[in-house]
Amino acid sequence: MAADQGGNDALDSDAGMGGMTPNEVLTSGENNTTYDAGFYQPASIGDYVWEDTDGDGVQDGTEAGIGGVPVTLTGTTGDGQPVTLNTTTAPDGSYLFDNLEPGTYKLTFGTPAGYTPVAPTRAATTH
Ligand SMILES: [Ca+2]
Ligand SMILES: [Ca+2]
Ligand SMILES: [Ca+2]
Repeated sequence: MAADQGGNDALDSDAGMGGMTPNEVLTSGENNTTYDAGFYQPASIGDYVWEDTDGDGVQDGTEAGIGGVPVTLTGTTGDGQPVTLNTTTAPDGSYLFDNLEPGTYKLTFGTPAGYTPVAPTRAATTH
């Protein structure tokens, strides 16, 4: 969570890492209503790479996952921080990027040797 975003102290979050704000000096009679704290719930995106044996673009019950496929997540958090994460699919074809900040992300799947991709890469947005 980033502090002091957006240029309006009445609306921004002021709590940084550890939930702490910097010191603020209050004078006699002062009423400071600019100290706020924004929170989000972690987001995740996944989840599966498989062999589409009939090439219809749909996971059918008889079609098995493909392990060891590289998957890259790139994008930006809601406060504009760039993100690049890499993983590979588990032996059952599953993968997961979790504990993500809200933002806009794209997934890029490596193509296993000897295969051709069925579905294009999509952009995904979490809010
Ligand atoms: Ca502020
Ligand atoms: Ca504020
Ligand atoms: Ca299929």
